[in-house]
Amino acid sequence: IKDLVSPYLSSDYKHLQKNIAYHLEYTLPQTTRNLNLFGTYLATSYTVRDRLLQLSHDTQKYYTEKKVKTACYISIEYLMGRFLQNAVLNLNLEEEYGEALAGLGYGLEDIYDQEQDPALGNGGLGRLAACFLDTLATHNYPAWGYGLRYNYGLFKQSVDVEGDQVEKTDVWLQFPYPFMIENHFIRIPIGFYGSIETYVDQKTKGTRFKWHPSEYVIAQANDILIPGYGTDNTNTLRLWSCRPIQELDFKKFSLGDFKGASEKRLNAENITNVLYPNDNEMAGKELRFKQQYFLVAATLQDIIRRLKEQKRTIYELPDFAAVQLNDTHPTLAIPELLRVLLDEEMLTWDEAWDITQRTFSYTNHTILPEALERWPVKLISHLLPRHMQLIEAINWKFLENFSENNKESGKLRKKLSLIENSRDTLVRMAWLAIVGSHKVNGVSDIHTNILKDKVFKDFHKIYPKKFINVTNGVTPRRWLHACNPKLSELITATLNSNEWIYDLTHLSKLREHADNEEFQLKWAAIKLFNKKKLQKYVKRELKIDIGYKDVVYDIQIKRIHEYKRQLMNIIGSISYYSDLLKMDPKKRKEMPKRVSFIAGKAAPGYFVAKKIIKLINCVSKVINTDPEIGDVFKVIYLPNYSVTLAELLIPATDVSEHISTPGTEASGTSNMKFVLNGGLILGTLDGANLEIMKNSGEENVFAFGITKEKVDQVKQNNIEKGAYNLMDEKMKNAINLIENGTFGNIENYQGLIEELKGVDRYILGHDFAPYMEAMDRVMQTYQKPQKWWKMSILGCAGSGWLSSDRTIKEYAENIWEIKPCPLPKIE
Ligand code: 26Q
Repeated sequence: IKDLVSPYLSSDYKHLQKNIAYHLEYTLPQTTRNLNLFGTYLATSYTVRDRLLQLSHDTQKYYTEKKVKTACYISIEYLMGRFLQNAVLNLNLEEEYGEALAGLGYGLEDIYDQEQDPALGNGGLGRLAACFLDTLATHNYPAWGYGLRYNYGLFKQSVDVEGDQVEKTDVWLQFPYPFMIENHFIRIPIGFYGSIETYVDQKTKGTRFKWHPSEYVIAQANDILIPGYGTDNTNTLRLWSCRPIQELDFKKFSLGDFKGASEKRLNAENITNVLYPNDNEMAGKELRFKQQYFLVAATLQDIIRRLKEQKRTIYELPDFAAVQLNDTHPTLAIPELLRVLLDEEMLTWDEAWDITQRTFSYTNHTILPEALERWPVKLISHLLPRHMQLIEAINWKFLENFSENNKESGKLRKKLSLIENSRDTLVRMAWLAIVGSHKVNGVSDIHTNILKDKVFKDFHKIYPKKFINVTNGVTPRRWLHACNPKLSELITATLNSNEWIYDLTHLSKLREHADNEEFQLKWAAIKLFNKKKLQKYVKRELKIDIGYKDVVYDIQIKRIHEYKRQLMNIIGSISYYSDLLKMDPKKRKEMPKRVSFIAGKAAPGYFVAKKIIKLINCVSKVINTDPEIGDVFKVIYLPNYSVTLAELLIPATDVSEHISTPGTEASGTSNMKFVLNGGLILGTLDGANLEIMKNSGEENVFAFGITKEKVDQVKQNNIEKGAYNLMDEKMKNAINLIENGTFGNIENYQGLIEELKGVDRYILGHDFAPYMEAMDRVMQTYQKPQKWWKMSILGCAGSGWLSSDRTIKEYAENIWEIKPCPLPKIE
């Protein structure tokens, strides 16, 4: 049968044209006589999809034959970015598609530009999941991604005339999204509410339980195929969407003793309607909890179905699938699997618990207390009564090991308990994830140490081997090869090979060119080219003229959060501006030039973050329109930050800011992307900054500020003496400018300024002077091109280990115990 379809998939450009024409005429429907850009993009995408489908079929068949163990990554977010360019590059068909489209009168870039960003994630955690999928396919690992297909992704952001963030719904499914394939054969019933039946098992005479949900919805599979770079292996990202249950579904799934549920209308609300826009903060909404259960229940049924299809028994589950929980959001998978094993597969508790622990592992991404998930027992009991019963049983069996007898162990039991008795009775999801997994990992060295010594200290004492570090990484395919084609070409030409694209350690060979003037000039010319592209974008979108030659492009792009300290950045700009104003105009003109870019969204309910955005915009307006300042200094806020915008910004950056309070940013991943693209880092001793310093050389990073060990002392001082009294004079001056109305009515910033003067939780005041001093070093160094470009090249040369390929190898070997399974090459 394969011979019937394979000729259709020839990659000759004339053939591609025929395929595109076919889809235009018969899939869309359009005609080849009056082409348009969007139609051609869709048709082109369908031809790519055809190829991926073929490869995916071959891949699944081969994995089944080989009985491989598979990694299943469960994540409530995936921040994929655009698909088409990535797929064309990974399939190595860029030339052919370029030619095919040129023949139809279109440029490949313009076709790529038609695609909108699927924004099914908030930030770092979702983007990391996307990088992992690229690596898993590229390195031929059998793997599945599981997530949710939200109808509405992360909101679109604009800024109004007052400088406030405005949110608009992201209606990404209003046009067809050609890379997502609804799989009509995979529909899974998911229950909620209802009651628990208790009965005696006739065989064993033991008590058994059965959950009878009172309401059901259907989980519908939507598959996105994930191509690897330079390989035929093609994995699947399966996104579940929720649909109401129909009469027919009742019959098909024979939901048995289901009484009158069709009158109840759980279906009235669609569980997968919208992505919660919180980043590093827990939204305790019932619908969010339903999303989490919906995701894991559908996913586990799907995994067990595939296991059984292969005629393997439930006891083999841990050798069939390694299930990774991306943060605690999918933690309900633990009681859900336990329920299936106990109530449906009729295993004993010990068997079921052993299988559960061997199947799951858990990654923590944050230590911020406000982000740690705790759900009310009341809510869980109502929505998932059997699961709550099981969580209590897990807790009880776990705590059995710690006696109640004396005061000390009583205290310990309280700390270890999965259930917290505060004002509300709450389930601590991280505790549940730790107890139910065989491995728990942090995402950078410093972060994992904090988990072991502080956040999960008591658990670490009990299970010292369970806790490991796996430092994050980023895919060099999207974050260098695709987004910075000129640098990619230069590296390939210099190393005489493109092997670095899938083995990034090859970059270390760039070290020998770091001092070479000719090489430095080529390197710098590419940066300039990328800056010009950004300068044009700013002119087109914001109608602001900025320079790009001999101007430092300084950037901070990430979700707006107090701990990330965008506020320190903008207060720094105010201070710099006020220094410039005080200067002799002649001297001012001779100052090195800088543009300071900031981008990032604020969660709609995070009022402090929104005030920071407003302040940035109001400061930007004052500085950018001040004739005294001219092009010496500009502050630009870029609205609607996205993966696609990052692909424009990162290659154009001279220096990027990663300035979180030490001990707060678990890792950060954009810092890695900047270094990879020859950007320098201005950063604190936090997250992955520390490891970048270790690998690229401390002298190649502009580091500043205290170590995390000293933070508590500074905070304590702030509380005792009042932050304002300890604050640096320059910062006081800058705050004074805000207070006297230079950037609009002070009422706009109420709360922001009070916090800074009072407690200053993120110790901006303490770090302000070293921050300004470090920025000064940046500007001074930029005046010495040979030194600057050497730092830039050495940073990149040391970034081999920043690849998500290295990260995934560690997961595969130390946690999942899976091996690559490359499809045989057909010549
Ligand atoms: C939880 C409950 C209810 C609603 C929302 C949430 C929620 C959603 C998203 C909680 C946290 C997040 C996102 C966390 C996140 O992105 N963390 C980042 O993960 C990156 C990848 O490991 C790290 O590099 C960043 O340091 C970390 O902040």
